[in-house]
Formats: sequence, structure tokens, C-alpha cells
Amino acid sequence: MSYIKINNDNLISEIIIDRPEALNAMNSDVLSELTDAMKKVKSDDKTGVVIITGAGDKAFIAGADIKAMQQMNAKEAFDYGKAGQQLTMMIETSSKPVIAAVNGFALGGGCELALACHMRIVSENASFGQPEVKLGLLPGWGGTQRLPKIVGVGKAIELITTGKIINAEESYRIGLANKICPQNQLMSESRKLASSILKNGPRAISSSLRCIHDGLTMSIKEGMDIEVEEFGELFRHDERMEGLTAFIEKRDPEFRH
Ligand code: DAK
Repeated sequence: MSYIKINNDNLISEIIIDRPEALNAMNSDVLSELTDAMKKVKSDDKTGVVIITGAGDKAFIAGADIKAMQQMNAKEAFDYGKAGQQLTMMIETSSKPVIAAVNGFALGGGCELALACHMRIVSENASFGQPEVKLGLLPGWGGTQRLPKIVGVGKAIELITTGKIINAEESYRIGLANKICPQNQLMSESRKLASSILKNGPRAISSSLRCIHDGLTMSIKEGMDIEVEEFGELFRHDERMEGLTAFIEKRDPEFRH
């Protein structure tokens, strides 16, 4: 059975987690299929931006699969945790922007998957939470590491230690969501964001993502060194000539043919 669908149109690949009967909870099969889907779109010439969403109108992903975890021994739990971490790393380090279109519950591992995405567009009924401590667990797919970087340490500690669930408004207020929209506009708003990114130079975009990502764990000096290195590297490629020339010729650049 396949739990993942991929739609591709105009350089936008949409990955849909399709297990609505379990609110798109991620068991090992979902995890492995989602990892394969990410690998595919990352190396695919037809993809410039990725959007990840959940099937149905209730959930993005309601978390790691609690029923499956209840049956796991320590070794299986370790492998499951490792696979989830590898997936979130693959998303976070993607050279193509990844947008989470959050259409409902983004809880536990679902929240962590959304945190690994570069941006989050959320519907009015979206909610976020790291309720793992209520289950005697901790966020094991990067939540303890990424949430503080996005919302600040104090807020992250509050969310992780209380396990409380916040609504779309609150997620926007604390900088977790980039934008809130009515549910029936979630995908069109996400595509609109993707299209505005696709107008720009793909190499410049991926270099910017690399500088931002790597800089988060470096000193300002090391981060600036990477930035200038990537800046110089852009001058080895035609892309920057098209951008600079288009400005001078007062026309839109054509970066993607
Ligand atoms: N896992 C499995 N099934 C789930 C699920 C989940 N996370 N969430 C919902 N479902 C299933 C329900 O069991 C129910 O199935 P049936 O009973 O119909 O068979 C169906 O989806 C519909 O759910 P509800 O009937 O509960 O729907 P409601 O609207 O009443 O409630 C809810 C929606 C989202 C509030 C509720 O379902 C809920 O609280 N779900 C659990 C949310 C949660 O606690 N998520 C965090 C999971 S823990 C690690 C690796 C990973 C992790 C940690 C460590 N390492 C190994 C290091 C990550 C942990 C987590 O994500």
C-alpha cells in the first residue's frame, strides 16, 4: 500500500502524506516512502520547490505512530528514531526550498517534520504541539534542536515540557507559521509562494539556503566566510550574468529554461 502521492506541475512538486484514517500518523512505511519521495524530488530536474502536505482536512501529520511505537523494543525504537532524523535532515538541508502546507494537526513527529521544512503556510484550523512528554517520550526527530531556533528557547521549553497544543494564530504570533490562510486557499497560497521563489536564480537560492543553514551552527566570522565563498562562486556561472543583465536591460530575468 502506498501512503505517499507526488504531484508535479510547473517545477512544483507536492508530496502528500495519504493516511487520513490515522490522521496521517507516520509508521515505518510512511517514513520510508516519504524518505524515498524526498530523495526523488531532490534529484529531479522537474522540481524547483517542494510542498509537503497531509491528505484530508483534519491533519498535516498527527505524529509518529503511537500504536506502532507501543510494540517497539529499544533497538526498533532507535532505528525508527534514526530514520526520522535522517528524513528531517534531508528536508532541512535540501538545496530546493521545502514548504510545509499545514492543513490541521501537526503534532509530535508531525510538528518536527514541519519544523524541518524551510517555511510553513498554515490553514486556520492548523495546530502545533510537541506532546511527547505526555507519552513518556521526548521529541526524537529534531524537535528539541529546531524548535528553540525558530521560536526561541523559552517558548520551546514551554511547549516541549507542557506538551500543550497551540492554534494557528499563536503559531503565527511566535514565528512558527509564515502565513495563515483559509483552508480552501492553503494549497493555492503555498503554490503562490513557490512560484514567487521560482522566478529567482536557482543557484542563488540554493547557495542562500546553504549559508543560512550552515551559519546557524557557526560563529558570525565562520558564517561570513561561507557567505563570501558562495557569493564568489556565483560569479563562475551564467545565472548571475542573466540576472544582472536583465536588470540593466529593464526586463525580467529568465533563469529557468
Ligand atoms: N498514531 C497513531 N494513530 C493515531 C495518531 C498517532 N499519532 N493520532 C491519531 N491516530 C488515530 C487514532 O487512534 C484514531 O484511530 P482509530 O481509533 O479510529 O483506529 C484516528 O487516528 C482518529 O483519531 P481520533 O479519533 O483520536 O481523532 P480526534 O479528532 O478525536 O483527535 C487528536 C485528534 C490529534 C487530538 C488525537 O488523535 C491525538 O491526540 N492523537 C495523538 C497526537 C500525539 O500525541 N502525537 C504525538 C505522537 S508521539 C522517537 C521517535 C519519534 C518520536 C519520538 C521519539 N525516537 C525513537 C527517538 C515522536 C513521537 C511522537 O510523534
